[in-house]
Amino acid sequence: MQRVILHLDMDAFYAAVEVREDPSLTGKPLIIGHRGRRGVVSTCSYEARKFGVRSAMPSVTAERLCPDAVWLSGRMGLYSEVSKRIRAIMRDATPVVEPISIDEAFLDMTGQSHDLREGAAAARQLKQRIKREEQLTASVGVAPNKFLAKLASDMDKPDGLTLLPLTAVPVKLWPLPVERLWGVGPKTAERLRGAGLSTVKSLLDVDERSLAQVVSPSMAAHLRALARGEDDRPVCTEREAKSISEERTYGEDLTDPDVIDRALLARAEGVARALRKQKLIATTVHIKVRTGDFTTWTRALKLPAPTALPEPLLEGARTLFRERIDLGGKGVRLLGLGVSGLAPETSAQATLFVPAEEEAARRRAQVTDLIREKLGDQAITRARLVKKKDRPEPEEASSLPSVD
Ligand code: TTP
Ligand code: MG
Repeated sequence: MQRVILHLDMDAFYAAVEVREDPSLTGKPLIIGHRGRRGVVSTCSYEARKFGVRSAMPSVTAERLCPDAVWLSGRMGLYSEVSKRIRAIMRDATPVVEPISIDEAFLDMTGQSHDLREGAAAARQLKQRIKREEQLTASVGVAPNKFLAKLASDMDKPDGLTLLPLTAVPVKLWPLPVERLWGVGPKTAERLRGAGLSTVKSLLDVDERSLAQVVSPSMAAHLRALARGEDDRPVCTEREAKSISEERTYGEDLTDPDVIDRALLARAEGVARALRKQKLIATTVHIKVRTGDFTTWTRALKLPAPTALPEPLLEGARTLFRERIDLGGKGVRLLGLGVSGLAPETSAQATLFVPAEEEAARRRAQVTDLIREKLGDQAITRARLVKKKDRPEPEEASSLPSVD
């Protein structure tokens, strides 16, 4: 089935927002950035681009190219508010929106639009709504995949709407320089040029084996697929979590090793539960320790195998705490445990041999999760975590679970 993918990119975003806020700037060369020797240009209006001013250019160069430009230093808070509202407009068109930056996103319209023509109609409506509600223009590319959609959105800026079907690939894509292919940076481009390969078309004129001698075999296959206009990357709605962690600050510094160990166990339980909830496994465990005098350590180690279970996390955390941290006799004010190197749990189940013992632990953990979900967090807890008079739970001043 052919997909219908949109790539939307706002035109001269920061500058356009400033012009909207102050219409007297309309039609003037406007540069957003800090002037002076160390400043760089964030962006500029299309009027300033006529003078050669570009994003990331040193401000002194921009001043020389366009001495009459109006300069503004930029208001991030305002731009991100506008960005949020534009995202909401996109999400009204389809729930499958992948934001790429503050002013750019991919949308998968396959569920709403039967073909690229219908996709273009949806794109026109999106542009109109953004114009009406935000008085801003966007450029949109409509294509069967992300690579072509992104290429298309750039073809008729500003205020563009460009359809790029596979049939247009020979005319629109093949004459372009190799740098326009996703994954070709300056180094790869230089190597390709050195081998006489400078246009996209040239990559299809040589056979894949010769290309593989210039770049790696996998890169060769990747580049030739893109050159044919093929790209099957999905539009991902949510950026996957890179790490999950939990930390607690204690009202009174912890000194009792047993209390500290129980705190680690509680954090390992919490983080493992968060992993299972998101159907993820982790390959690395971290701890964060702050002593009463505000010295802070963070230490990490790679786990023997990816996991979503508390036991291996606790083992790793204990090792780190024992071997990699020297409290120097001070008490623990803050204790955190986190994981990173996250992957979907299915990737491990499919590829790794799971020992029976671990499988049983995983089942147990799943049952616990289920009961907690139904009856609340206190329904099941490990014997060691049950509050007892002679083993008081340390008082927690603040807790900070975090996913980022
Ligand atoms: P872009 O979409 O790259 O640029 P733009 O929207 O200003 O212009 P275009 O019409 O070509 O899309 O980036 C979006 C915003 O991100 C831009 O308005 C300012 C900011 N930005 C920087 O601050 N520094 C940079 O180097 C770039 C490229 C962008
Ligand atoms: Mg833009």
